[in-house]
Amino acid sequence: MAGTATMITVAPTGAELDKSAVPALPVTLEELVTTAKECQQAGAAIIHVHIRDGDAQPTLDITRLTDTVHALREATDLIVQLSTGGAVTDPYERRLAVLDARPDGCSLTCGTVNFGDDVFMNPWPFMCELYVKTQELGVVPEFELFDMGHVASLHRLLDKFGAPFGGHVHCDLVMGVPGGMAGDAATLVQAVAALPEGATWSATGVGRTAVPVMLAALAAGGDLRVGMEDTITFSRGRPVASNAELVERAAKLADLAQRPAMSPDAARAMLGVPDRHSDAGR
Ligand code: KMH
Ligand code: ZN
Repeated sequence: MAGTATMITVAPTGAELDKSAVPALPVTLEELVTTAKECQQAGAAIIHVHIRDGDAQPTLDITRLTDTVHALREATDLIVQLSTGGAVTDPYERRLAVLDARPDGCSLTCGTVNFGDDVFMNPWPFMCELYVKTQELGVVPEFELFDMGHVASLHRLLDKFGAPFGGHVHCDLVMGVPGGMAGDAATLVQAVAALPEGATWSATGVGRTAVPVMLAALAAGGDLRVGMEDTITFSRGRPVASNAELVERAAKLADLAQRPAMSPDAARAMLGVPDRHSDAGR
């Protein structure tokens, strides 16, 4: 059943885009913190974080990740969710080590998927190791589902290892990736029907599927993820100017759907994320 509010996640950067081609992309810590503040103001409750190095290239450097977690906690109330997907070239050990930065949450992709011309690798043993580490370190996972087979693997993971830290299962349907499930209403309904009982879910449509997936998710009672990681075109021929305008549009549509944007505190309560905002030096 649909809740009374819509949890909005912003994914501002990703690992695939070049700063030189997309100047509005936040790549420095300063740009990321500014973006996070604007997006919280616009209605976001969670930030899904990929970081870049001094050359604006994707990195999983643990010092930078830890500094990023602290800076975002200091400057905002957002739930800080680090990506464990990284870039398609990142080795498993470094992706596992992301949790040592002690974020509130992390992404956990439930299977391998073709990803454009690349392959995003998430074999079963890696998924298991990552999931057990989230339970040990007290990091709330969000299950990223790019394909229907990923839903089956999520069931398998929960059957084998039990409930996630926080006690609540929350999934994100990542739709419209070339190689994954289609970004349309029929596919969304089918995927949602297969989710574990009691799970909540958000959806994001990549590229031109962003708006149809957002409307379908609202109609079906889901939450939303938006951001430049997933789309850099606001409307036909008009590049995205900032992550905040994507969050603003999502919040406006959530209002129209009569499920306004959820606060970060309410999202924490729903997901079982401990309040660590005052504990920035953890
Ligand atoms: N960059 C993609 C290969 C995640 O953050 O967990 C994987 C990704 C998923 O973005
Ligand atoms: Zn990501």
